[in-house]
Amino acid sequence: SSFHPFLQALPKCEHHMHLEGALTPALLFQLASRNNVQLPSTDPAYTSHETLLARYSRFSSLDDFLQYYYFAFSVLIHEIDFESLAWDYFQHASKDGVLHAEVFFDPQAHLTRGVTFATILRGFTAARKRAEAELGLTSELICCFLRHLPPLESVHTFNLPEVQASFDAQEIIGVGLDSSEKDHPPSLFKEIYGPAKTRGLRLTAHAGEEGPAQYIKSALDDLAVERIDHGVRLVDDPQLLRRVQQQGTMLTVCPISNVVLRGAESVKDVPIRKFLDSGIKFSINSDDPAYFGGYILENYCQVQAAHHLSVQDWETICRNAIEGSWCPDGRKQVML
Ligand code: ES4
Ligand code: ZN
Repeated sequence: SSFHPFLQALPKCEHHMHLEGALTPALLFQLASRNNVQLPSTDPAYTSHETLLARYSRFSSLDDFLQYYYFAFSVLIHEIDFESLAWDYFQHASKDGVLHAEVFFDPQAHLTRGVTFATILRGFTAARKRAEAELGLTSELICCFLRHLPPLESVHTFNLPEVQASFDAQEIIGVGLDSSEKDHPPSLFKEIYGPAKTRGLRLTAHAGEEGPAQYIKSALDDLAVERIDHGVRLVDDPQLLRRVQQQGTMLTVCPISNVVLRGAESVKDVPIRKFLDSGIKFSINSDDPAYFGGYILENYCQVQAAHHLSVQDWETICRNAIEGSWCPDGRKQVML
């Protein structure tokens, strides 16, 4: 549309994308072949990258998506695979006008397959360095814990010497909580967030995506998070909405993700206008761009088409995203 050049040029920060969610069907087939990984013959979706992409447009829920998402991890084996994946994302992000990206990854789902933490971290770190040098795109890594696993497994992963060393080296800026939300409240993960806060890590958690507004409250009260990933169920609790506004907690909203995973019927039903009118700070993000059919700019475009925002609204969104980033003040000044 006519808004495309304006939206493209906006100085963007992305705060909610899973690097593994940048694994396109094309790259999946390429890595499967390179690494001699057998794709399941029992699911016709894996016939070709085209049929897989078609299956991705028909997710019925978060859990339906997660099944494909975790299966795809099996092709990520060597450092170069992780580097290729992240580099592919950074190139897309830069084309979309992203200046700074804070990206998630799920170490537990790789460690259980025998891939070492060092392999993952070296690959991602190489891509981050290249993105800064060649694209001027700065980034930070956020280590996510999987809420569908027993919390003690997350505590174990958090305490691994190589994980702790990556925090010390400031190769990882903070922790997040993701995966299947229903019946896995934030309160179960206090044993990670307490120590994480003590050692100066930044804190965020997925909450209020498929789970209730109560989980947003639990993430704030029990985990002391600074940001809420998704948070769209906040509209169900007016009192909590006022609290989030007063505290200035930022939500990392993912409009296309919400529609594809059936949390919202359309982008029109994602409460963008309500958040703007209520003074809630939020950024707009892609979540798992290779699975949901759009990188960050497509999310901006669909929000514009559905909500008809003003230039001033967009300036507010982008300013809040810059100010809510976990980068040095000097970097924020350059972006503002
Ligand atoms: C995710 Cl959309 C979403 N929700 C929860 N966990 C996730 N991991 C990757 N994408
Ligand atoms: Zn997410």
